[in-house]
Amino acid sequence: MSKVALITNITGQDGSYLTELLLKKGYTVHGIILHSPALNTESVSEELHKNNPNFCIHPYNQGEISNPAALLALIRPDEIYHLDIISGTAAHSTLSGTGISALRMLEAIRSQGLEHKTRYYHASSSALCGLVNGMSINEMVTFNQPFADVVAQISDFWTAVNYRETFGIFACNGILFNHESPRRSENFVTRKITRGLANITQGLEKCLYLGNLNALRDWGHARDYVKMQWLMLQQDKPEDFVIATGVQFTVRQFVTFAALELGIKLRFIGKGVEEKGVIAAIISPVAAALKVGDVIVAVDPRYLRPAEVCKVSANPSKARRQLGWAPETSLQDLVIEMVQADLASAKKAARLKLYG
Ligand code: GDR
Repeated sequence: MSKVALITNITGQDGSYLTELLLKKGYTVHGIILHSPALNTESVSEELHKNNPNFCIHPYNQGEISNPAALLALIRPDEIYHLDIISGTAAHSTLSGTGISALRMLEAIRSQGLEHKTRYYHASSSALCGLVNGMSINEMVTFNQPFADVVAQISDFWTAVNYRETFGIFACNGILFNHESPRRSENFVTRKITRGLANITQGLEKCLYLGNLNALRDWGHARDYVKMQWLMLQQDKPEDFVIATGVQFTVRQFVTFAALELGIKLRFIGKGVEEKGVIAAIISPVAAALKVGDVIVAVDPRYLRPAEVCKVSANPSKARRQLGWAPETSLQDLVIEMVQADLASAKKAARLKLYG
């Protein structure tokens, strides 16, 4: 009998990679679309697997979302991957009841008598931590972030811990640092950069406007991180883990790697935050659309974050030690994959623009 998994928010970046991983491992995968069609910009899983008999997608259904018990009774999952986070709107979606809070899901496990069958993974993020410049984050971190948009996430984290300790449910939290891919939404800086620069080479845009180029982030590939999510549920006992590469790069370095892959030679002029305006100009043209001296990266103060903490490192050594997990994709390879995907789209868009 194949194992059955339920993934919430299956149409997001992580949901789609996790679906691929689990189907490859022979699971039957059920996915819940959490948000109304208007918010569903990515539906990779749906597209890729719609003819697979081991894949079943449950369309957006407010009733099912407010009460997942009936679905659990029907499919009796071995594993639940609760990826109910839309970055930046988690508090709104969870607290207002448009998503499935951890409490609802864990209660549904209990009400269906699945405490000893169903293992539960909850996607938390480093955004929960009370970040202070210079600190290194491991599983012992304290969550004292007062911002409204992480309050619900903190509550979900502790609910998982509570159900694990009180009811013996196999519940784990993954504390994830930034993880990216060609499927990342365009409002995050990595995708904004790869898409923006690719568009520039094809004459679709003139300049990429960014915020703080000196901000440091620990970026991994989402495909590697979902492997870790699966591994967490295969252990003998449930625990929480930090998922990160342990290596940081600046936004400026990310821009440089992407430019390199596109064959753009950049000359950085300003320092970043201090120098609003012109930051990087082309020093050698790579496409007819570009001229030497064109400014293609500039800082726009609208994208600066007033209270940003940008020098926090991750310590994923517990995942390495206990689970033998290590990210397989370097930042450079991640950038290449993202750039190539965006370049293909940009070329297609440019052809359409030219020939209609
Ligand atoms: P982050 O991701 O806030 O770390 O949250 P994001 O990609 O938005 O920002 C990363 C860094 O880039 C700097 N930056 C810009 N960011 C954006 N979005 N747009 C810009 O133009 C720009 N210019 C510079 C930012 O200031 C920041 O330092 C992600 C999300 O997935 C969260 O949900 C999750 O909790 C954390 O990662 C871990």
